[in-house]
Amino acid sequence: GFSQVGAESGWRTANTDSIKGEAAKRGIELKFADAQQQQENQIKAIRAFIAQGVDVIAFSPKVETGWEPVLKEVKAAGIPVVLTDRAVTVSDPSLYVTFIGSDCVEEGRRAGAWLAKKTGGKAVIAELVGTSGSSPAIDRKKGFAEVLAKNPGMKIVKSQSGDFTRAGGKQVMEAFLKSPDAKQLTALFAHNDDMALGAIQAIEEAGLKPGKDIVIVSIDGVKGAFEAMVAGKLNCTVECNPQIGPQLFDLIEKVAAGQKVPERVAVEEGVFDETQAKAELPNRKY
Ligand code: GYE
Repeated sequence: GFSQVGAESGWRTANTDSIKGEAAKRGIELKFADAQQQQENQIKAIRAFIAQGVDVIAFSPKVETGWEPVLKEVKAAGIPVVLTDRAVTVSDPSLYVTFIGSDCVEEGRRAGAWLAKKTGGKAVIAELVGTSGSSPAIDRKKGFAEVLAKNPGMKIVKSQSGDFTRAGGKQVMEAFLKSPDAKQLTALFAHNDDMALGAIQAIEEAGLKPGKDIVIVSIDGVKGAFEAMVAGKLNCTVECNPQIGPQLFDLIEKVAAGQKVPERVAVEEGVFDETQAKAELPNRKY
């Protein structure tokens, strides 16, 4: 049984394709439930998986907290849990076997380091935060803030959640640009590409040049981000690899066979800026 967060971004769609594709390839019967960005739906799906007696439950938790009760039910049913992509906070670490996903603190650091280099350590920044309470939003903010702490010339003056969606990014950026002090903004840090792509539209509609008047760095590395870089509208994307199906099912098969697995499995990723975008675009798989 796999409970997916939703279909909020290009990253998520690629992640779902990778998981479904890998299950089919291995001949594994996958019960896939899309929670449409609602934690309650994920909890319901997990309870349904228990009732159906699945061998392993995997899920990408929308937010970090609120999982303890349902995870206790899963444990009582003797079903192992594999977390993927997003992390949870629980007081009892035996409530899941392993977690496979990106190091989102490191992604935030990489975005900050790139921006510090690009701007010579001087930037007045607007931040588009991911889904409130989700581990990638918490971690990316944290990693980025570490870089700001070392660069007194860089500061965040606006910060709000755009819920990891294009529409959310556009709407929040529009509001930022309408505020009386909008003129001071020189940079945008978006926690994912979809929000950056929405913000690019808002910036253009406000009569400004995205990528020039406002330097933009985001995270994920989806094709649309590379196209925006080639068009000169986005400056950098930090890769977050959604294609974790093969690594996820390697783990699931081991867990189902009762083998020992590491508690944390990381995903390898890079950073790509406007100077590499054209050459890299044909290689992008998501
Ligand atoms: O960056 C974003 C998606 O959890 C790492 O969720 C994932 C994030 C990804 O909506 O685009």
